[in-house]
Amino acid sequence: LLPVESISALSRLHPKPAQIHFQYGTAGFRTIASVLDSVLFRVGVLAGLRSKKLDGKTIGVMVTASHNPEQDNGVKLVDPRGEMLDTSWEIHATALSNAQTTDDFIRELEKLVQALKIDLSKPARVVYARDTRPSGASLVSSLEDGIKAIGAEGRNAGATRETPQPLTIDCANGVGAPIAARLVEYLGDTCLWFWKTPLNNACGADYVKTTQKLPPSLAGRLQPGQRGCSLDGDADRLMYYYLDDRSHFHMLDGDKITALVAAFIVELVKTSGLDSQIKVGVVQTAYANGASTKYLSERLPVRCVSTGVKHLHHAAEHYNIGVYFEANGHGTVLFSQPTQDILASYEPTTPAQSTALEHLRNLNQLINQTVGDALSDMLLVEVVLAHKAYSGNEWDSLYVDLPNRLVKVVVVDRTQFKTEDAERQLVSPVGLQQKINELVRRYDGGRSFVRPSGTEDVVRVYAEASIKTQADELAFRVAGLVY
Ligand code: 16G
Ligand code: ZN
Repeated sequence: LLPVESISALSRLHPKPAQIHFQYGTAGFRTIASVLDSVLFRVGVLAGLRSKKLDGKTIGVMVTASHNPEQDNGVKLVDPRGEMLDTSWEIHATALSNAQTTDDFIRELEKLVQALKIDLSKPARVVYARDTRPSGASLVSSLEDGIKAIGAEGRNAGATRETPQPLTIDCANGVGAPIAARLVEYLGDTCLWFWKTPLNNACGADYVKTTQKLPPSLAGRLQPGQRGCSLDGDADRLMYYYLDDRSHFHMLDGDKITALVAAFIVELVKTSGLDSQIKVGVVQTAYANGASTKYLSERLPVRCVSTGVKHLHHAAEHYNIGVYFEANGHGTVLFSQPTQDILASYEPTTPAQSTALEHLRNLNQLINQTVGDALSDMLLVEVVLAHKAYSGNEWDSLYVDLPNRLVKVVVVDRTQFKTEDAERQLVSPVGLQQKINELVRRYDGGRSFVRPSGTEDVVRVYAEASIKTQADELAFRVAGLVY
């Protein structure tokens, strides 16, 4: 019943080196990587047998030599609940790994199957991963041969880091374009660029945010699964987006950038052991999607201020590290001077702390803390995506936007409209806010506010609700009150 033919055929591709004795110890097999090929193959077979023995429960295989030097590698088996391989099986692992020829190996396997009464008709599942050692990839492929030879189902849980898809940059043919072109020279075809579009015409961050569409000039250029970004003409706003597998467009706005970046920085501060000394906070405006505010509030302090970069920037200065992006893509991250001093002088005590500290120091260098540099923001996003190995879709899934609607209303005199509480409450015209509140109460997940535009002769109405039709309806009914 043992698939002798497939095991023999594949085993011959992974001969055991002569005169080497392997030993499965506390750390599994661990030695110089160049002699481990046959061991990995055989561990694949053994993992399959162990899974069959446990009625098809999943066995883990980790290819790593932990803190050993780079030229070493190793492999250990993990039992179904995440515990170390049952010690009684360590002897079997050692015996199999030391069988000199393929025939010896088959004989050992048959002995094992018989002695342990393994029912070979059972299914077998193996999940595996590796660390970043250069030898890892080829050892994993030996392991995969072993998994295949015994007929187990294998799942790669991180053995290779997929190279990120290239990023397409749309600079709206503005001032960012020549700079992006120079960036591409450094980064090669990991990012593409173009600036063929007429300035600010059907392209750029504002087009993307207001139409929630892919700039037409990118259609056909951006492939399913790929992400792109648009800067505005003066390169101080950034919008991301991606096409899903069915080529549907998804926008990743300033709120999504805030969530991505703030969660990453919080994690680094914690890992570095600096969380009691460095407090990270977020600043948003009332336009921030309610789902982003909820996601962020569960992780760090969030403040809401009036629209406009000057308000956000000043509020962000009150944190040790302040993260802010308006939904429309303006923003940056600020590291206070005392925080920069702490980062410079802090002495980490573990390798993990040291790595996290190094990342924080590098972020402090990468981020242009003078607001208005969308290319620096773009590099920041790319760095976080690469570290987290996130695709556009995974980033987008951090939280799901609440449906929302923005409408503008032309009024006789917009100076009549005065707000407080970071523009979330109207104090004039008197009585209007109460009417808005009464309407909002009737909508599930409803939220709405009204403020005079600072840039156009209109009043803006924003509404959110848990379903899209309701968000639209609420916005238009509030607009009806304003008009
Ligand atoms: C300006 C602001 C922007 C804000 C927008 C609101 C800067 C650099 N720009 O463009 O932050 O979102 O006004 O416009 O501060 P609105 O008042 O017409 O809604
Ligand atoms: Zn701008």
